Amino acid sequence: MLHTFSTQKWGEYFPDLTQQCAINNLEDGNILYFPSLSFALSPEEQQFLSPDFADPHAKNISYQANCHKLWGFQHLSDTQHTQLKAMLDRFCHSSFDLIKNLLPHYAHQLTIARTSYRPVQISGRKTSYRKDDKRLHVDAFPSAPNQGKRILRVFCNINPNGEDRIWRIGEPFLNVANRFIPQIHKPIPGSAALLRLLKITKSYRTLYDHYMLQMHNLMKADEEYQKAAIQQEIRFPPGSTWIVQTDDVSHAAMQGQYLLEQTFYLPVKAMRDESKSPLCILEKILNQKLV
Ligand SMILES: O=C(O)CCC(=O)C(=O)O
Ligand SMILES: [Fe+2]
Repeated sequence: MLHTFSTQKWGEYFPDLTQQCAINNLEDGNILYFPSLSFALSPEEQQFLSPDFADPHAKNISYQANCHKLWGFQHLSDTQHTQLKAMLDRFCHSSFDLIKNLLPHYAHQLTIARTSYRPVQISGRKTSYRKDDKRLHVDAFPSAPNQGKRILRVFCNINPNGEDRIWRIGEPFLNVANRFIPQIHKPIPGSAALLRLLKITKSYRTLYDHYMLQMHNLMKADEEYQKAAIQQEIRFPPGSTWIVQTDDVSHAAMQGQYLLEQTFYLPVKAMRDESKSPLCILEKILNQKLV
């Protein structure tokens, strides 16, 4: 489940064998775990270790590196806005350096998506069941269809008070898919075009996105499944980093505060073994093309 690395620097070099081991483990649905890879904050940045800067209506503070845009915040002066942006930009580049060095096979084909900062304690947080990441799920974004691309994420616990990020990891993707796919109806004809026209989705919601999103929702809605599914608790201490493809690793985030996260999208064709992608697995189960 966890494949551990002794890495201590974001720009560290990895020998060939380590790179191969990393890509195989990742594509097999394991988590690449770096217990000694921390992300240091400058004295000025430490002021952001407070939940007060997060807009209560947004789940996270978000940043998009290619357009330098920050959103989901509140109560930031102009200087603080610049400082927080710089902190998230640095995390984005550090994460990308790590991926480039560890998974060079992917590097040229990745899209850098959102960076997020999560300063709010997750345990006890009330949301609708669909937004509740304390329930086991695979990731699928309602407004951002990824059209089959893999969701590759780098997480780093920056909690200053010794508090672990506590996750649950569920069963393999194939088991999840075999259980939930038979319960999912085909989309209503024309619905994807309408969602796009009304700008509810940022791109076309393909059949793949439809099945992934329904699976995400059904998993979260199924109280019995949440309790009975095979699962394991994992604790990520402060100063640790982990890489996971959250579209195929069933996960739930139970407890913790102060996390940095970087999302990348990866085309399925960039994988070493495409047959391990959720896209290929779903296409095989449903016996049809989904993108
Ligand atoms: O905040 C976390 O620890 C993870 C939440 C989650 O489910 C996700 O980011 O996909
Ligand atoms: Fe998630």
